[in-house]
Amino acid sequence: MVLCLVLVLGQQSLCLSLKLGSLLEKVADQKDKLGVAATDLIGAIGLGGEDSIVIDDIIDDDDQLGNEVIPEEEKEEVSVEEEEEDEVSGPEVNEEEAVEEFDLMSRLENIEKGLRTVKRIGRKQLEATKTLIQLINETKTDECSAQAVGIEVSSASLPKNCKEVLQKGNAASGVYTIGLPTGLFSEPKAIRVFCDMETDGGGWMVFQRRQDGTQNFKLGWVQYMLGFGDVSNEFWLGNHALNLISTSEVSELRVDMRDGEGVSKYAKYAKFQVGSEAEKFSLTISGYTGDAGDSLSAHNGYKFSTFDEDNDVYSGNCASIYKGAWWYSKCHSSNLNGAYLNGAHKSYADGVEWRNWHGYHYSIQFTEMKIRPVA
Ligand SMILES: [Ca+2]
Repeated sequence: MVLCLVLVLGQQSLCLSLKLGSLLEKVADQKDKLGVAATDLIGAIGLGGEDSIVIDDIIDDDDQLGNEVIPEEEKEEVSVEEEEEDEVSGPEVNEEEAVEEFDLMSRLENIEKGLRTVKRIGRKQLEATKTLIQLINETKTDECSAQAVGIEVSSASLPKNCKEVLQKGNAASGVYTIGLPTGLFSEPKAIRVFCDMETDGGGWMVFQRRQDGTQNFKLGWVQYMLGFGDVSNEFWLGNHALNLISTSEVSELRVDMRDGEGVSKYAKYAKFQVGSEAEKFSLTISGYTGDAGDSLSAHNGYKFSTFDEDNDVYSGNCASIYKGAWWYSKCHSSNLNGAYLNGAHKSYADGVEWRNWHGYHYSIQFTEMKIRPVA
């Protein structure tokens, strides 16, 4: 799992580097071409009549590449030259002066052409700047950079669930970033989730996993509300997230389990929804299919309870007695957040239990609970 996470991050980082590299190449290319155009233009203004062709060349180049900023000094130089020419054109004109005047007039025309080119170049410069800004923004909001760790992005462009991640062509199970629907948070929030892309058509977002007992599940209301653990190992995603996701789209639930003998069973429910915190994250569930037996429908309509918040309908505290956190009624027919007792145990019903498969004295070694939009 850790290796998988590292690979995902590596790919994102590489993707971002490639994008930035491409952008920098375009900027450098633009800069080189601008430099050439500027040199040509300055040369044309300084050299006189025959160089008007060069200006045309610049215009052509300009159409292809872009633009140039003419330094202010150049423009000033032009106007000084004009003034000097006026002074030279006096009333006493000899043949030599006439030739010189013709030459100056010719240069003046060229300067006018040059100034027109400067205007055109200015417009091109503006367009090129806009293009660069657009490129930078595209790089910033690109999907791959959105997945890079540590970069704050709007979740608006992120997939809403693992099914969308799968539909975008990500066929490998692993950790992905999705955008949580708004509701709890004032702005959409990006979260990292584990997507199961292999089981039963894939596109499942895993929200609970037990597999080795390394994570303590005997935790309180706030921890279960916000979530805890490592999505690549053992964890509970959090009741707030479950509420937001399961109420934004009609979702189905799948519970995958494997015991110590390597036997796998599953239970699937056509409808699964978790209420809001005000509703004590109550469970709505129906439509069982599978081969593990139905040990969850009996919990339909009941509130979530933890050892420090007793919302069950039993006189005692089910969460404390059975060492878990669940939608207890007068306690339970399943207890997947119970103590990790790793197989057969003498104590009653306080392990990771699924009554219709292994009864109340067997703690199941591997469990995963996962949801997927029905539509
Ligand atoms: Ca009680």
